[in-house]
Amino acid sequence: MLLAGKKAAIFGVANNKSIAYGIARAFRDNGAEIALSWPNETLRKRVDPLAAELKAAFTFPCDVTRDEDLAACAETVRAAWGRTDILVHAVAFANKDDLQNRYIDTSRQGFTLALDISAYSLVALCRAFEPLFSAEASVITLTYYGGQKVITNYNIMGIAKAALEASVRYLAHDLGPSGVRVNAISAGPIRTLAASGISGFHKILNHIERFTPLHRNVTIDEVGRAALFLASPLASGVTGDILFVDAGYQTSGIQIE
Ligand code: NAD
Ligand code: 0WE
Repeated sequence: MLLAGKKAAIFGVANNKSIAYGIARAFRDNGAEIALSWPNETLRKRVDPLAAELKAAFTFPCDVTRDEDLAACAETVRAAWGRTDILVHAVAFANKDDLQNRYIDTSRQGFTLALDISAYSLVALCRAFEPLFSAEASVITLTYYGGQKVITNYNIMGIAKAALEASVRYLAHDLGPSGVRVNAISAGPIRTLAASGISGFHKILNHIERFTPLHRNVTIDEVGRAALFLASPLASGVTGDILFVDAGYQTSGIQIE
């Protein structure tokens, strides 16, 4: 059991399709104790039953836009566990209007909202949890290739993911001297709640089936197993990095069918 006795705080489970749920299950199956966050009472009704199914130690409120929630959730975890070995950040949001039409039309408010929830939340969470991180703690966030290359309609989320990926490197630098590692997983497209709000998502999934080396899409279980690696001592020398779990898409150039 790769994570026997480890304590993992997981942010971003919305339902059993969530990438964070795949990660939570992989951790649980490998001996970790887990705790799940929820941002509001509506999602709490979904998260609590999943937490019970996963035998999570507890669930806790955390809307990442609220400083008081960030402080309170670190305190809740401290009171329950006294430490954190693994922190998973699987949180993103942009206004739906900003994920269609042209990037050039993004408003100041839309830009700020997307960057606040999707990028600033990682550095804020790391700061709140810094006193709790154990000597070999691992922080994992989720990113997407649209932060590195233009993907039609990903728009402001691409800018947020670019900031998130740079943030991973700077956080790895700050926390490295304490032994804490910080990495991102760049997952291929997966039909989650976040993805269900995107019109034409099936076209993206079809494109990936045609043009990835593996000729298929990836699953939340595959992302879960990559997170298991990054959270475990197997990855003790890996920090500040982006691990692609994308069926090889990122490695491909021109392909002639
Ligand atoms: P999801 O909808 O299941 O998860 C997104 C989560 O963000 C939800 O649990 C939601 O509650 C949470 N969230 C939104 N606003 C919040 C706030 N203010 N405070 C706290 N939590 C908030 O979708 P997902 O696809 O599993 O997304 C998880 C992560 O994976 C995101 O960072 C996303 O960008 C990334 N990702 C997704 C894909 C994909 O194709 N699905 C691919 C690569 C990366
Ligand atoms: O990061 C994401 C999705 C993030 C997301 C999704 C939504 C939908 C509903 C953020 N905010 C919202 N806001 C909503 O109101 N992905 C990597 C999945 C995704 O989203 C895309 C993609 C892919 C892939 C949007 C356009 C193009 C491709």
